[in-house]
Amino acid sequence: MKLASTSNQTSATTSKIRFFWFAGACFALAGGRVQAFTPADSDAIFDAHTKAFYKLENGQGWHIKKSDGGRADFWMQAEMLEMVLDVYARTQNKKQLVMFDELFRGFIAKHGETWERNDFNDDIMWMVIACTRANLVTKNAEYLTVAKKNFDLCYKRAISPDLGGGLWWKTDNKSKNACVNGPGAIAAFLLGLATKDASYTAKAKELFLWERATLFDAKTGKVSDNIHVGGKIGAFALTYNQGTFVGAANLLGYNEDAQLAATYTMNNMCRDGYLPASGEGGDGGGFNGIGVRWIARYMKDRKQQATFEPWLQKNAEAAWQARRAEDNLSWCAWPKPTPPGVRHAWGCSSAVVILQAVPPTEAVKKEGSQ
Ligand code: 7K2
Repeated sequence: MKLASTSNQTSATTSKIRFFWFAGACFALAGGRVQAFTPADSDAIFDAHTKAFYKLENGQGWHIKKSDGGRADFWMQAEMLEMVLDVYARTQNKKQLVMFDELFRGFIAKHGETWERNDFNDDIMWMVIACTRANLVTKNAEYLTVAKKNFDLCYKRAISPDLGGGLWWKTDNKSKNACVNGPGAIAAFLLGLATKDASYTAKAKELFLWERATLFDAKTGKVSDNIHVGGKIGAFALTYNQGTFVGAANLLGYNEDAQLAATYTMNNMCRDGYLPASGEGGDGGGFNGIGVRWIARYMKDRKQQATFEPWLQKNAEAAWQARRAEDNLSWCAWPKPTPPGVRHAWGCSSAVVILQAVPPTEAVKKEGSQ
């Protein structure tokens, strides 16, 4: 009896598997789109971006602004240096470190070794993150020297006791924004790792705790964009601010805050699970890439795949499926397909980042088993 029932179960399971395999194959053959992306796709979207937007002259590299020319702005340039590091983090291919170095040389040639001429404190912090991340990977001291020098000058001019602490967004000292304090906390934390100087780690904690107390809603997980010098809160949430808050919280061990801010992004900022689309020409084009970079890292570090991976993969799959056939570029408004014509390097960077940061789906999902 016992044997018979066991074998019945086994054969039932086997035929179930056969059925689902068959149903899955039929679904694919019938033209039902199998939503998946593989590491080869993550390579392909980066190659497409490089082909369309990367320029190199005399060992100095840069990203152009859009496919018809120009040069990407300071902070977008910085964040596309981070994009290259995201590719390296996935592939461990030294070619990407060579590209980072070329981009670093191009950046220094254009903006110099110190960036005090730039009034935006947030811009400086983004580039400090890129350079410190690169130092942690390569141990190249030049990246660290530049990162430290610019963090120090920026922190010095931007920190103040007004509004309880935190960094001013710009040198006009009118508001303190999430887009400088989240990145500032991350930059300081990474500098603490790279220099082994605990005063940076202390600054990271101070900036994070200020942002948490001032812009973070501990009931919902929402991160407000800024607080004005008069005390009025700019109470709108953006995915890049959610991301850097999650990133800083994760690095500093505030796991519940990270979980809450990531959950808010997933449940309150998406439509049908898709991250909000933004105009590709402005600052918003790369917001989702930044958001996903830090949320995915938190997910992996704290093993929160069960909660966040299906959502992140849905977005990564949509970003990949939204690419256009002629050159594999994908814009920042998936699941809508990428239109023909001129595209922006920054606007196409979110899709590249997300396909690096999010673990690939299976080659073929068994649709029938869902
Ligand atoms: O208002 C700030 C920020 O709080 C807000 O989240 C975004 C929304 O806009 C600005 S930050 C954008 C600046 C970043 N630094 C370089 C500048 O060219 C850019 O306007 O987009």
